[in-house]
Amino acid sequence: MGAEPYYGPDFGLLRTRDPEIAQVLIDELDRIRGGIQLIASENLTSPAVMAALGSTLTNKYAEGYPGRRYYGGCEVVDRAERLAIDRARELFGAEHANVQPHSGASANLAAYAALLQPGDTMLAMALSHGGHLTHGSKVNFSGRWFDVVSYGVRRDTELIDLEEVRDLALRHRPKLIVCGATAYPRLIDHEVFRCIADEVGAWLLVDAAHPIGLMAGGAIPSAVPYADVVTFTTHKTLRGPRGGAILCTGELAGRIDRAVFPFVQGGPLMHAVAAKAVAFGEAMRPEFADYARRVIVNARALAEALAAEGMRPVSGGTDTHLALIDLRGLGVSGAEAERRCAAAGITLNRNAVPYDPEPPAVTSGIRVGTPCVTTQGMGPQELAEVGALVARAVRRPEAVEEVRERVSALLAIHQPYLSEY
Ligand code: DSN
Repeated sequence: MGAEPYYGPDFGLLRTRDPEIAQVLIDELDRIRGGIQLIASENLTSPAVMAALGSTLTNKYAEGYPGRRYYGGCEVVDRAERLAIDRARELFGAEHANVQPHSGASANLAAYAALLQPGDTMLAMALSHGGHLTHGSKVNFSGRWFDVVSYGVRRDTELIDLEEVRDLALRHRPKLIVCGATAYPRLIDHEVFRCIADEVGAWLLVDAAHPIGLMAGGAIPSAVPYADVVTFTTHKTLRGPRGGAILCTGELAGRIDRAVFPFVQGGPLMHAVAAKAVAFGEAMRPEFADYARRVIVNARALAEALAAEGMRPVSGGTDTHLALIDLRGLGVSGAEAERRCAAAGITLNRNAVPYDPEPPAVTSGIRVGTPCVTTQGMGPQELAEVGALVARAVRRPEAVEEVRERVSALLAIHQPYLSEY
């Protein structure tokens, strides 16, 4: 008998060869199926993406770029990378795409390497106001290697203070301005950032890791027409494999490519590159536009339900896939709220709120997001119920069993990984 044309994961074999790791895989699926996942940066990727991830493409060394590799035998994986690049360019209307970054942090490191020298000044949003570690945090390479000036949100509106951004830009003349956030629920005005960057002669980098799927689906305005460089991750709202990618202007294509390889990374993960191509293909379908729209409708329903229960959404609500909830009025820390929700079968993360008096390990807030629950088919009615359950879990820890039962009832209808997404 000839060999089958495809060789892929055999869970039975893993179970025989390595029962301990097989059990980890089973337990993780069980965990996902047994709770409501509200972590704003996570999603449930499709079986098609997972098939590409679990393929023999993991074996191939392919340092370089399609047609220009430092290893033989790359003609097949070249096709995967070309498809990923072409689809990313088409999906986002970008002049150039690099699909090799292993993560969002690597994508940012490469983008900085392409645009800056150590010691150069960059202007970015403070982590404590919703930015990201790689936007200049002192504990990250970005804070150590660059002269970082940070902007934040206003105390009254909790919206990005664009006047402060302009003032700081004029005063410090950064070589790079970064916008994009991990815990900012509102739309960012990329056009204003572009004007400020032009006024001071800075590059504009948009870190769109969080909202990229919403941009891909046309549910919010794209950053691509305004930015010199857009970095993103493929596993959040985009619903693809864990990884990063970079879009840029044709002018910067060579600098970005050389920064990713050979400056920051070695061999690309070709199974992940193929899986990114699958995800970009999925995001081009009309049903993805509907998904992106529903993610936002659901986030609004969740934020409104939480607000109705006295759990204050920072900035009053959301325009995106996430809401940041200020718990200061409730006398419960973010860490304690995270624990209470976990006990009730709801997974979310503690998060600093702007001007948070608590340290990052404690915080005064929680962040909730709807990419996962939307993927598993929940709608605004269910999200209103989820909001009520989060509020009950946080405020009434003694009601944990009752909340758990209601969580199970919701999951019985919307079970993840039972059907194709
Ligand atoms: N860890 C991601 C998040 O949760 O937002 C950012 O890298």
